[in-house]
Amino acid sequence: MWQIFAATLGYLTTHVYAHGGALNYTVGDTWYAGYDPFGPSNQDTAPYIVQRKWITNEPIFETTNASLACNFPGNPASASIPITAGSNITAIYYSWVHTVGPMIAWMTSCNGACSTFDTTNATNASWFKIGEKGLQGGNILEGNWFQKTFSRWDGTPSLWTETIPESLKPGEYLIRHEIISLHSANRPQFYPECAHLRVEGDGERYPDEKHLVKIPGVWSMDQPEINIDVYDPDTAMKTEYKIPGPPVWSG
Ligand SMILES: *[C@@H]1O[C@H](CO)[C@@H](O)[C@H](O)[C@H]1NC(C)=O
Ligand SMILES: *[C@@H]1O[C@H](CO)[C@@H](O)[C@H](O)[C@H]1NC(C)=O
Ligand SMILES: *[C@@H]1O[C@H](CO)[C@@H](O)[C@H](O)[C@H]1NC(C)=O
Ligand SMILES: *[C@@H]1O[C@H](CO)[C@@H](O)[C@H](O)[C@H]1NC(C)=O
Ligand SMILES: *[C@@H]1O[C@H](CO)[C@@H](O)[C@H](O)[C@H]1NC(C)=O
Ligand SMILES: [Cu+2]
Repeated sequence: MWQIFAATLGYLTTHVYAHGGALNYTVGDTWYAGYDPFGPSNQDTAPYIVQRKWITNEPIFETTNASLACNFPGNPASASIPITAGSNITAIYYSWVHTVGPMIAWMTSCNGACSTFDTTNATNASWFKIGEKGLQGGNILEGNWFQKTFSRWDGTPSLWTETIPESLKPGEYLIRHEIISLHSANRPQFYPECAHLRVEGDGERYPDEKHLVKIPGVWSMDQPEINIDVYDPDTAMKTEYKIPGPPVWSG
């Protein structure tokens, strides 16, 4: 136990500055460019970028931070990813190093063009889950979280695939990929990035109230799954972790 604990701490101190996020997206064989937080400012008007602007790969720590919606500063992109409801979208991460905590994909309607859906609109929006990935075996401290197993420790891209619900009605939507990292005791880290989608198809549905939440709003330090000490011996050895928030809407 102590050996494991020491090894984990050593790992954390080495990688403490290495954060990350969703960098690009693929649908089938087509690749779409995200916003590079360390890239040039001419990306702001680049007609091909599908991801909302983010300029720091630091996590967000506050469950009430308005940037929790679409990261900081979260300005709209010019382009959207065309995608047929029922298809898969893959978010591509690079050198993801954290291992503990859930990953959740969300959507919300832009009620029109996402390119004019501003940061205020995003924090006022009601979001629904389209997929989530948590602890897939083992215990909370060391088990096979998807966050751990999707990491490619050799430096090749890490892939996270979710399906757009087949019955979702067409229109422009934000898709928000959120990684929650829980390796700091009682100090959750949130890593959200948003992209624009143009959903096509003959779906006619939209989720009801029981699936919809505000972001910020959905997370709070009163939630034991969010305000968690994964090194606490009782918590560390648990083999179940219930991903908080509303149920996933599968259409
Ligand atoms: C919200 O998060 C952003 C990005 O990490 C940070 O720059 C900002 O200071 C935070 N705002 C508040 C009110 O804590
Ligand atoms: C979509 O992804 C799921 C896993 O998330 C996979 O089972 C399914 O085969 C994928 N579909 C396509 C068309 O690639
Ligand atoms: C993401 O796209 C950029 C170009 O915008 C490319 O340089 C980079 O290698 C890509 N990264 C990944 C992880 O796909
Ligand atoms: C906030 O969202 C509600 C519900 O969708 C909508 O009626 C209202 O117009 C929105 N307000 C702003 C300022 O976007
Ligand atoms: C976006 O927010 C503005 C106010 O900031 C509001 O007037 C507008 O109706 C909102 N748009 C949508 C699509 O919610
Ligand atoms: Cu980090």
